[in-house]
Amino acid sequence: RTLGLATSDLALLAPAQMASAIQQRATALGYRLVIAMSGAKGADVAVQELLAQRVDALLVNLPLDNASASHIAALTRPLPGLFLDVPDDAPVPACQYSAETGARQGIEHLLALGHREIALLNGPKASVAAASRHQTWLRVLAENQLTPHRELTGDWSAESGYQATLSLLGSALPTALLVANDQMALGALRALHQAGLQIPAEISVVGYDDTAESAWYQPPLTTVRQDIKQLGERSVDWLVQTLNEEQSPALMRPFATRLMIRETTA
Ligand code: IPT
Repeated sequence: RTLGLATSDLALLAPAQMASAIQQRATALGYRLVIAMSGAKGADVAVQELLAQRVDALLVNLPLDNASASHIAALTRPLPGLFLDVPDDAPVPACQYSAETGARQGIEHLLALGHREIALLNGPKASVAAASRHQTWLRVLAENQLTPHRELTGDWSAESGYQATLSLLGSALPTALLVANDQMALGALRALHQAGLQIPAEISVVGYDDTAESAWYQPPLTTVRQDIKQLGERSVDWLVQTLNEEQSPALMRPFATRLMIRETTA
């Protein structure tokens, strides 16, 4: 039997590590996995490619809002499908970490350290998860009578994090930079190092994801952990159970992220 995975760009570390975990679990359970990467061609095309290969069930790791998720679910019916990147209240079965819990952990860590001048480096506009992390940051800042020092946007890549952070350097610096993913934080660290800034003495940095490399950044990155291996395993298990109708598995609640305090915050 064959499972299909429609995924966002595998040049990005989080989806790549997710695909790896999914592949390993599928193989261990005796399933084949076919992968369709969406890229510019869009969710519909990627999902159609999987259907054309006669998959028995689908995992969809594409950023989708509720309307698009419903549309894709209709397209794949009656095959079981599980979504990995949709809003917490999506009208489809989902397996994911709560963006709200995660974003709150990152910013509350900075506030607890006494930071008040916090710049935000947001993810791309098209990502619902990025928007939800951003909204939560703004809400927690507002709860503390604060507004962002600056708001920057990247496209999830290290390069975009580097460029955005360069634009921060000309004027008064924040004491902390809160970043929507670890790859952009990697680029941010490089820009800050180049400017001769001490991390975390002069500026703190917090990431999001805790992909496998993040503990190896210089300094090791403080970040919000989404356990990607666990997510991959649980999503395959749920799908296989549904497929075999052993029992109808309980609907999953969003998992809770964990703050990993390393050496980029003080
Ligand atoms: C999200 C990652 O946090 C981000 O780093 C980027 O890789 C993005 O995926 C790609 O779509 S995780 C997602 C399941 C919300």
